[in-house]
Amino acid sequence: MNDDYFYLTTPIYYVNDRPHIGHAYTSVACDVLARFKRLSGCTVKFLTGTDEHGQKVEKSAKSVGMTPQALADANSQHFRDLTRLMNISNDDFIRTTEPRHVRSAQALWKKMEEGGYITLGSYSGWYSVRDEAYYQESELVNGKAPTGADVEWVEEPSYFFRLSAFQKKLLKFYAEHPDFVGPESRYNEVKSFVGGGLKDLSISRTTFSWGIPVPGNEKHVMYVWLDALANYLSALGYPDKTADYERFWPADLHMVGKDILRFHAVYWPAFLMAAGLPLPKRIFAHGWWTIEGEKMSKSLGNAIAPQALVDEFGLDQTRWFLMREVPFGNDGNFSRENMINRINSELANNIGNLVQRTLSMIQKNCEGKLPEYQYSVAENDLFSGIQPLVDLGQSRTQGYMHNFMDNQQIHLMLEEIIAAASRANAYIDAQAPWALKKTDIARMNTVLYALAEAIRKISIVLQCAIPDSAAKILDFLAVPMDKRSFAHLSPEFTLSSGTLLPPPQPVFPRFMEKAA
Ligand code: ME8
Repeated sequence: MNDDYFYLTTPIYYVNDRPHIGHAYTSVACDVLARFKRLSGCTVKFLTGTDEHGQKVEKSAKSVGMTPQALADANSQHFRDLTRLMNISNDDFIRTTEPRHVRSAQALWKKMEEGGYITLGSYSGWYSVRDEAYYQESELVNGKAPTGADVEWVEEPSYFFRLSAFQKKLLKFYAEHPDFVGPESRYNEVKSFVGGGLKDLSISRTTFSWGIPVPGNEKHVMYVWLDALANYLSALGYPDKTADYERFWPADLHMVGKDILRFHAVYWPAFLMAAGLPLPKRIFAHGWWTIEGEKMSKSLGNAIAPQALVDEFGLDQTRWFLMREVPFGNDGNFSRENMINRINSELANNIGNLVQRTLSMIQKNCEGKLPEYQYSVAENDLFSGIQPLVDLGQSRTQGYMHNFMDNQQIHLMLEEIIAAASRANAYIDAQAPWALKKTDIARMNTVLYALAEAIRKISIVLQCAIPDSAAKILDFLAVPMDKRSFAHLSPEFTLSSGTLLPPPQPVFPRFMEKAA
């Protein structure tokens, strides 16, 4: 295993619609993981992009009187804008209409064909355009897909992928790789689906043309899911053996929503096995957001635009809420009230208050300079209380916090940060530096220094979740830009007494509802 490189991906989003908080959620979660890995010292490739072919996009384009390409261009740009809006640190943005992708998807098809796994036949059965998925008669519920989407009867010549040939191989692979899919309950669903038997899969369509032509038979376009999944390889330059391919394949993590786990945990590994390519190391399926208890949908018109949240609450506040509100992997519900509570209790009252109290006391009582210090038991207790954060400086891959992130338990990692800030707040209350000011200046100095150092540690880790705000705090502590990674959590990089600090400003104002 090479710990130096880390490749992670979001799903590529359909361009039939505009981004909403569901898309923002996946991208922010990946961004937190990517930043965490970079801060750990890994070389990261973080890929996102747009899925632009298929009947769904063709149909949407028709309904608004645009060509599929024009619709794809416009909406792909909205997803690119989303990465900037949410401060997503992706290294690449792939579009499936790009020549680099078309070439790669066709090369993958040819490899699967050379393996003897593709045959020409004809398909007749149910298809859901909304889900871009085939369904068995037995799966339908009241004439609809199990997802509630409409289905239509399709009969056409089609190439088939011999998925049935992979049932045993997949089950063996799952048994040998207990961490391939997370969370575990979802992995069990995948295993029981495959255990129930696999039918060959139709992988081309002839009744519309918005897709990648099948190599050697241009009457067919590739099934959009085969086309889309190939993006993870095309961004590395596949089939060329590029430096990126050598470093980053197989992917360390494909992050997906639970709606598309089957495509990633069953079809994708089977396609790769057929092409003789290594399989990704892990797939994680996160949960589903509802809005004030309701499903987000076009017809209800209740989808929340990420821009609206950022405008009203702030970027880092939005990122924080999305990552903190639900244990990662579970379903979540967006409620305005919960958002305000979380911003105020965790960012404003806890972290913000800690920073503001400490820095303004240093400004007022220490001529704006980091004071001298002499630690006693109370300081040793404070730092041993935030040990999980400090330990991140010890190893690039091993330890408590790394384990959380390698299992995508983002919420547990963030909980440690909050716990550290709470401990520091308890310490400030117990030590009462405002009282020491009158009785014991040396102790006051030590307490303020220890708090500044605790805040430095907290902010270094916080950078993965709320990078702008964490950077602001590190600026207030005059921490140089090149001293902000996890390696700098080690004792030799502690703050230097005597350093002049800039005047602080509040980082997390309390959110107040405007009076009606
Ligand atoms: O499925 N809650 O694209 P898509 C949480 N193009 N996450 C949500 C969500 C919600 N309510 N709604 C959407 C596709 N998402 C394919 C993927 S990958 C090779 C091809 C997120 O635009 C979640 O990550 O429908 C989900 O899996 C993804 O958006 C679906 O995006």
